[in-house]
Amino acid sequence: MPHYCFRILSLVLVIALFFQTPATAQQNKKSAAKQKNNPKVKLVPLSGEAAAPESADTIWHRQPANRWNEAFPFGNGRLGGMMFGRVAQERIQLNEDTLWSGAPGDYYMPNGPEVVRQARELFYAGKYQDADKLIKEKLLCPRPAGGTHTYQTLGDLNLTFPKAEQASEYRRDLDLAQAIARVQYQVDGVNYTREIFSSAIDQVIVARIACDQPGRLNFSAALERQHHAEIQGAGQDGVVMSGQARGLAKKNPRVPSGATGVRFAANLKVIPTGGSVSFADGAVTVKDADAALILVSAATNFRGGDALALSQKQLSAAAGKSFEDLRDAHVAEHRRLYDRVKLDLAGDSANLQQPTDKRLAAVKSGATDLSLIQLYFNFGRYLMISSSRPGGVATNLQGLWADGFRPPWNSDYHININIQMNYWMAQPTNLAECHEPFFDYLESLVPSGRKTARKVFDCDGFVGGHTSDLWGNVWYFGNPRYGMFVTGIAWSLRHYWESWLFNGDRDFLQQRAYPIMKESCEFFLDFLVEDPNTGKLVCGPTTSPENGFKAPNGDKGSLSMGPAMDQQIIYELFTHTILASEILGEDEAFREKLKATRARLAPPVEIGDDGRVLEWTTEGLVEAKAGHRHISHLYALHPSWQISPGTHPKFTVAAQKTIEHRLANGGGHTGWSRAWVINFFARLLDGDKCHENIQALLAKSTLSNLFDVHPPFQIDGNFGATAGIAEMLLQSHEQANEGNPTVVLLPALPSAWADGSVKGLVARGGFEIDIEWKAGSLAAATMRSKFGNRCTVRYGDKSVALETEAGQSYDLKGLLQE
Ligand code: FUC
Repeated sequence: MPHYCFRILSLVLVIALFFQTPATAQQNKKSAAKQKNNPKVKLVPLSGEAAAPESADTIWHRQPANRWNEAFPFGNGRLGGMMFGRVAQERIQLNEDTLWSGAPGDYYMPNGPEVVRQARELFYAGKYQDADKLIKEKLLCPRPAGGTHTYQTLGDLNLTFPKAEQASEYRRDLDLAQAIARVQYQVDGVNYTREIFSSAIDQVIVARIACDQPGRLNFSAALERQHHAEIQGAGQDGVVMSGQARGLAKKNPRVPSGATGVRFAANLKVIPTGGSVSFADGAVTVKDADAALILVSAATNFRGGDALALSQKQLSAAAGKSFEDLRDAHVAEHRRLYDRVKLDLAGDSANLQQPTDKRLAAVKSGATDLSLIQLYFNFGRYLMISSSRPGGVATNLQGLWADGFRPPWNSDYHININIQMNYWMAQPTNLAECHEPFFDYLESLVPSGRKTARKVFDCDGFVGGHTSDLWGNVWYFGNPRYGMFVTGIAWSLRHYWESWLFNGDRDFLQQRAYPIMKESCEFFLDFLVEDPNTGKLVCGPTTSPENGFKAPNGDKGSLSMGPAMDQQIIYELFTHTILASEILGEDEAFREKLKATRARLAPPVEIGDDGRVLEWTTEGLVEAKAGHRHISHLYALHPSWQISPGTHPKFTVAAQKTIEHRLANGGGHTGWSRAWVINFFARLLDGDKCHENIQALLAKSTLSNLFDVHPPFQIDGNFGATAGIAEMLLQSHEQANEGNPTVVLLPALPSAWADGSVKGLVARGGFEIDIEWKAGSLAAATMRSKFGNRCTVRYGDKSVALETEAGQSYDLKGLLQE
């Protein structure tokens, strides 16, 4: 076994000890097994030190990627790749966002509503263990065979260059501002360069390989896919690959039909400058050229149409353009979004001379590198622009980038924190367009969610469990601790309301937000039941994701009635829906019903004897894992607005104790958990704690390409921490529902971030804000009002109320001094 397999296996074992669940253990075994299929390639020895790139906004290394986790991601929201940057055997692993196995399908256990009724009786008799067992055996379907519905690789673009004894001056870069990945090196006195990007304008991957001496470029290019693909030549300069996705899992007789998935196709074309091009043995070979342009297109039939015809059409359109035209259009489109925000943390510029992996290693040994934090933030926005664009599907657990045929958790859509966290940053960091695929995704869940509401719970409206797939299936399956979750979709729907607060788009509120929020409310109006002990309305059976507890009688359980998170989510959903109905002047009777029901909800936040927020509001349930990665009962603090220092001082203290307790017991051990902690501390206005947790995120949960660790990688931590950094510099949730947001400047500025500036963050109400600070104090602040809304601006203990005009700019520093 190659040594890197041992490294991966031991990493898996160490992490598994921290957060072992049957699901994670199974997934880890899978990912380790999958890595075996990627034999290590012998790398060309390197010598000499390449200079640092000119742009500070670059992730760069002086050696190629050995493993997938070290490669550089690029993408156009739909079509993406991971570039390894190897000298002789370049591997570019490819993804298309709809390349999934599986199909739409219904999958329910019979008698769900009766099982729910019986389980409720068991809870009120204190029989938690029996209730868990009942739900597991009679309500949750057996786990669908992993891989039956899974996101998969499109395959690899392999470029083979002549063997070399040695290469020198090697460097590979990921230029975040231009969205281009590059490689440069020298062999036998010739300088070689590679550039690659995926264009949202032309819908193809574009690469250019060049050298600085005429006729010295020799290589072959091939498309490969280990399973379920046919590959043929297309003339002398092209390759076409086509097939149909299939799950690789063992057959599970209880899983419905649909093991096959989308049909897919990809085209490769190589256009050399000088030299010759020919096709043989599955590869296009370029001989003695000066340079070459490589185009890769790909499509599936998921969006309708024939995959091969679609892919070929994209390829032909791009093949008529020059590399410069393709690149310029791509860079301009990327910069249109990327340049809206600029963060400057005034880090030590000497650090920029060091490759990113070395800088990360220094942070692991205790250094502070503010420009690395800046780079991490920029990378978060880069990843969002590259993986989530209008017309594409929502970002999955790995965004757009996943290797192999059974990636961890099928690289699916987890709805119990992960996908929501992916999109926390979209509005505040000025990427509203990138938020759109999330709404398309949520709407795709409605048909299956309606059937689920009726069949499993005999309720109106729609509902879904903890995870779903490309096909919009929202089956209830697996183990109660993660599988029996009922408020994941309701949680996601806060993004509709937030989008309205940021964008003020009434049509969006009326046509998209309100109907789907209303339909989710309809489910809970039916589903909530009266707690016989208190007379209050509670939600259940449900889990407080994915923690368990010990009951006073010694029972170990995970399900209960009315855990804090569910009560908080439902309280919030009802509030947003009531407000939307008022603004739209619609559905008065329904609104009154919601108000009356909300008034009867069991309290969303309760404080226990030890001063912490209770995770389960039923008395006497003690958390099984005091350091659990999910910190669900603090939903009220973040992402919600229900706990805020200004308005709820008592709850704020309890929230603080809750986080500290979790951290003291090992919480924050996954990247996404740490990212959530950063957001919590930002909401608690504790900048130093935010910084401490960013340092921990970099030191413990960040790979050398700056991907967030979750064996092997999960993108939520990248996106969540990016949101957290924005939240440290600007907040606007207080009073936003009332139409008069409090815009707080530098609410959680760490003392380590003495000087800096940020441009283009967005506040609720539609305000674009630039802030500059010096020696830890506000130095300048400007606000552009997009819609002419009112707000209150606050910095420290000073505040000023503003009535704004659309299109006008305001000097906030000046106004705060008046
Ligand atoms: C949730 C988390 C796990 C993981 C998985 C994809 O279940 O508890 O840590 O992120 O989603």
